[in-house]
Formats: sequence, structure tokens, C-alpha cells
Amino acid sequence: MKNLELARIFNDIADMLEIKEDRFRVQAYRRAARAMEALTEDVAEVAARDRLMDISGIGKGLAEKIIEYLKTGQMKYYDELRASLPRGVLTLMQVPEIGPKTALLLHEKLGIESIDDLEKACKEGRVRTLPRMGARTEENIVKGIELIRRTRERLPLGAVLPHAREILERLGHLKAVQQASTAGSIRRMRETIGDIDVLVTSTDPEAVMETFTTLPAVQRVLSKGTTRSSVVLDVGIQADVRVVEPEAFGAALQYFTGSKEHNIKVRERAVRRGLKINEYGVFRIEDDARVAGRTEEDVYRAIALPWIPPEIREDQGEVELAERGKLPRLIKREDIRGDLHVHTRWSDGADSAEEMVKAAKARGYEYVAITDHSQGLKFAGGVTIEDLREHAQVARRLGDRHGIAVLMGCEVDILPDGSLDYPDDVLEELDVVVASVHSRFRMGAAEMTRRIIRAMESPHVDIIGHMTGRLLGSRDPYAVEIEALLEAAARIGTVIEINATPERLDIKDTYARMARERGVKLAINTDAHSRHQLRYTEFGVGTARRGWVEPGDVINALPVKKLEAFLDER
Ligand code: DGT
Ligand code: CA
Ligand code: CA
Ligand code: ZN
Repeated sequence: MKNLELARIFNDIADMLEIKEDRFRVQAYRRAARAMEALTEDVAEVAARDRLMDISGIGKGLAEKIIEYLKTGQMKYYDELRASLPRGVLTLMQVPEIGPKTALLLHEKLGIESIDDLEKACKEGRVRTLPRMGARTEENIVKGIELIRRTRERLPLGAVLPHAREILERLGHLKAVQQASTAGSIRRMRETIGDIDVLVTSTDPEAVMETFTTLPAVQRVLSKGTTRSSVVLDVGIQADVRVVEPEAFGAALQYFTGSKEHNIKVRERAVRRGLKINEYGVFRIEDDARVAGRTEEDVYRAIALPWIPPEIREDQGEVELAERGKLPRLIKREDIRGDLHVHTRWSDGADSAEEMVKAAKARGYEYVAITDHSQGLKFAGGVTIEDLREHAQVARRLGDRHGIAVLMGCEVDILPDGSLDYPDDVLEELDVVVASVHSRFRMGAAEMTRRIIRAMESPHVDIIGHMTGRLLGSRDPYAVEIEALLEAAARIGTVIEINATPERLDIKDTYARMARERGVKLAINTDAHSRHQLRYTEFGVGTARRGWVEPGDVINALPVKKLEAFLDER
């Protein structure tokens, strides 16, 4: 699939257009990049059906560029832009601290062309000689460089899962394949993935490996055998496929799903019972007889445990709880009855409110909240008070028309002092208010914590959106006192969001668990900026499950009447 490649190219084009200060087209290309990221289908197939322009954010010009790239592997416009800029400028912009102007300046004044050059210049104190740069800037740049180096080896789950599914599907379609599953961190829904692990059972391992190593997405074959092959996919991640015997499928699945720490616990437990567990099965130590292995349930049963969901196999107390029959009843995707954080073209979304409402209905939701950005957030198309009131009327009619409850809301910006970007009387008129921080990320932890608690204390704020502000691979969470925030949320009754956008997953799994332990209610929201992104819910649910979250903890698992009653009471 070329979807992510195209997303990267469009993002690069947007970066280069920023240097050229072509505001309007920057937006268009960012939107197109998001559309490519969110597209579940192979873009080549959409192109083959001549339906590219049905994708939100893709017009005629962009569709032509996509087709050009699919046909020739090149995009002239992209190549020309690249050629028109000095070497290295685009690379420098990968560093979170560096915008287009700074990148150009660094190149012109200091001759910096690479990230290594930049790091050296910072450490030697040369960057501070430039206008508006100081020792603090140098420190922040070095931190930014460390962040990209630290995360570059792993990719966000959201970028990897479609590829893993593609592999499963292609192999699963082979006649010679009986069972197929992902294993490893993908199956555990970790937020980032080191490599893709896939297991299959097959009567014809050679055919499986031939298909696997020649998939269109394979860039390089690392090894090819009959029981195991490894490749590198063109998105830059390794994938391993193992073929195992049907009698051992459950044991192999348990073993390769991990985590390592969970498996150590499980193995120790087996040994205490005179058993040995490995990827081939569960065996009696005294006579090596196999007692289990065909299914994972059998493996866990052999050591007197119920099956444990992969997302919580992290040795964080799950084995002990399983032993006492007290495992949580983890939330499932089907439990989610609506989305409470959705953007439309009224601010920076790619689709109209009506399209979002229809898409929510098509997912089987009972409700959806329209929550565009507030007035002060100019770069994200913040909505004026007058427009907001008009939108509210439109939104309510949409609900009747499409047979789904449409809640009118907003994502109100939390200003640096903790006050909100709409006055109280405006917020009061809305059904649901998400409040989030979008500026001044660098204040100290105490000040940031006070800022967010002050927002929670507003009687109109229902939900705190993406509470730590992190972007996987490009921005660390802001300094905040998580426990203080969760305790305030519990005291005040504020709902905390699990933002399901794959680069955010904010709050993260461990914080979600801390939240529910304190009785804080959660909302699993996509923050969708196009109708395709409503599917991000699964990543939020994965994060919630890793945080031991049950349906009763999540307000958008409530039926619509109960949700409305909950919001009214607040
Ligand atoms: P990743 O790929 O870094 O995102 O994380 P995982 O958990 O997928 O790790 P990976 O791919 O190295 O191995 C997959 C699973 O296989 C791992 O979760 C547990 C199991 N495994 C791998 N190597 C070992 C090992 O040396 N000892 C044990 N007990 N288990 C292992
Ligand atoms: Ca792995
Ligand atoms: Ca692996
Ligand atoms: Zn948002």
C-alpha cells in the first residue's frame, strides 16, 4: 500500500510550502496527508475504481498527483519543490523545535545541512549567535533531536496495524493456511511497535513464505525459511512470519504474544505445577508428555488460569487477579455508542457536519458530538460566537434528519491562565464541552497543573481533551502533575478523554488505569478531523483495555438517555 508513502510526501510538500509561505496550499496538503493516513483501503484500489475524489480532502489536482505517483513512482511537483530549496532544510524541519524560517536561517548563516550538524552546532553554542536564539533554544533543539532518535526505531501502532492486517489477510486467503494471527506488541495493542509478528498454521509452509516474501509492501527480504521468514516493509518496519504445527498454535501464540515479563510469570507458575511451557506446548516435566498447546485457552487452563486478554499481559498484577477469577471485564469496541470529540469544516476538519453525522450513524452510533475549535484558535479555524450559535441550530436539525442524536459542543481552548476561550453564557448553551490546551506548552509543571484544574473547575467543562499534549515521535507530554490532575478530576467529576488519534493516545494506558482506580470517568474520543478518522476508536479502546478500563468507566459507552442525564447533572 502506498497510502502512508503518499501521506509522507504530502506532509513534506506542506512543509516546503510553509517555507514559501503559501498558507492556503499548506492547509490543502496537510489535509490530503491526513486523508491518506486515515484511508483504510489501498489508495491504488481507490484510484483503479476512479474514486479518488470521493476521499475527503482530495480534489482534482491532488487526485492527478496521486495517480502520477502510483503510475511512475514520482511526483514532479514534489521533486521541483525539493530542487528549489537548499539541501537539508527539509531534514532539519523534522526536529520538533525547527520551523521553516529557522531551518532556512540555520542553513544560510551556519551552513547546517543535517541533524548531526545541528546537534553539534547546538552543543558548541553556535546556534545562540543567531537572532532570537539563546541557550534555552539550543537545549530544546537537542532535546528534540533526542526525541526523534529515541522514537524513530519504533512506529505508532496506528501506522503499523493496517500493514499487519494486510499480511494476515493475504496469507489467510491462501488455501494452505488454516489459522493466522498477529502476536507480539501489535496483539497487545502497545502504542508503538518494534516489529510485526505473525503466526500461521499451514500444510504448505513453502507457499506461505513465497507469498509473504513477495508481497507488494516488501522492500527487502532479510531471511526466508520454512518455519520463519523476516522482511522489511516499505514503511520501514520489520515483519516476521512463523509457520507452526496446529497442535502448537496456541502455545506459540501465547509465547510470541508476550510480554516477556508476563511469560516469565506464567512459566514460573507452570514449573511450580511440574509443567514446562515453551512455544511448542505445555509439557509434564517428569515424562515430557504434552498436556496442552492447540489453543491459548488450553495453555492457560493447564496452569489453572482463565484466558487473559493480550492487552493486559504486562505482568502488572493480571496473573494474580486471573488466579482469583477477578479479571476486569475490559471495554470492547462494540461498547462504544458514540463519539464526543469530532471536528468539521466549521473549524479545521475536512468534512461537513452532515458528512460527519452520517458517518457516525453508519458506524451504528447512537450519538455524536460536534466539537469544533473555539474563537481564539485562529490557525485551526476557530469559530466565532455568532457562528457557533448558528451551527448549533444546523446541528440539531441534522440529528432529526439522520436518526442519530447530535450533541452540539465545542473544543474550547484553555488559555494560559486556565480561563476559557468562550464566555460562560456561550458554553452554557452547549450540550457538551471538551476543554483542551493548545498553546504555551512549556510552562512549568505546577503552573500547567493549576491551569488545567482551573478549567476543570468551570461548571461548563465536561471533558478534558488530550490532557498531556504529547505527539508520539514529535512532542513530549507537557510537564504536569498527573496525580494531582486525576485527583482534581475525581473530586470535581470532570471526565478525562482517552484521545484515540494514533499519534496522541492521550491519556496513555497507565494513566487511564490510574484514572479509573481513582473513580475518574473516561471518554474514548477520536478527535476525528475527517469522517474516515472515526475508525480511530479502536486505538482508544486498545489503550483503554491496556489501562484495565471497563465499560462502566466510560461515558460514551452509556446509552444516549443516560449520557444526556449524566451531562445534565454535571
Ligand atoms: P516489539 O516488537 O518491540 O514492539 O515488542 P514485542 O513484544 O512484539 O517483542 P518481540 O517482537 O521481540 O517478541 C515477540 C514476543 O516473543 C515477546 O513479546 C515475547 C516473546 N519473546 C521474544 N523473545 C523472547 C525471549 O528471549 N524470551 C521470552 N521469554 N520471550 C521472548
Ligand atoms: Ca514484535
Ligand atoms: Ca519479532
Ligand atoms: Zn480536537
